[in-house]
Amino acid sequence: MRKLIAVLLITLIAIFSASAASVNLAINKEYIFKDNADPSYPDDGVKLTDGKFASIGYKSPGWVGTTSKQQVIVVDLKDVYQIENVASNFLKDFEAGVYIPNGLALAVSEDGIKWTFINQVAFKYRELPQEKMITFKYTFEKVNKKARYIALKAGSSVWLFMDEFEVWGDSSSKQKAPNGVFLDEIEFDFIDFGS
Ligand SMILES: [Ca+2]
Repeated sequence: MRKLIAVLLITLIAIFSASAASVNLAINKEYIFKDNADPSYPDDGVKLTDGKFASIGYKSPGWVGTTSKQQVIVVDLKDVYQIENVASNFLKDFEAGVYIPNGLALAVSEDGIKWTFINQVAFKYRELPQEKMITFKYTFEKVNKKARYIALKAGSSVWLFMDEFEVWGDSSSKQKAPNGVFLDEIEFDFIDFGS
């Protein structure tokens, strides 16, 4: 009997933990770039949120490549969720002039108009991986904000290649969003990235 209760308890704990588990809320969601992708490394509108990582090397078709010095990407989750972590994945292909961003900044919004700055990070070259060819994933942790729109700013010196934008949170925290804007109505200059 005691064993049975123990098994039941473990099962209950497992069910509870599973229901509160963090999932990638950005999967299959729409997003927009401030500056268009280069035609040679185009965005098909799903590359960043298809849950698939590209192969290492600039020729892999899963990458979106841009030469924007201050790129901004905004994902629309359609509803408001409690956001936990936000991760973005980049390529370094040194010989091809594709470098890890020199800095990242994160802001979130419930309506796409009023923005809350979350955090920013500047990377010193020496702190970054020194391999010539590598992928680099950065995660903003403990965002702990309710949001529908997630905006990431990435500073770049030459080429910026990105293949995934992940927004992690509990899907059961979903709430109907206030009237929001369409992604192509986003005023990028009004997003508060801290500096
Ligand atoms: Ca992808």
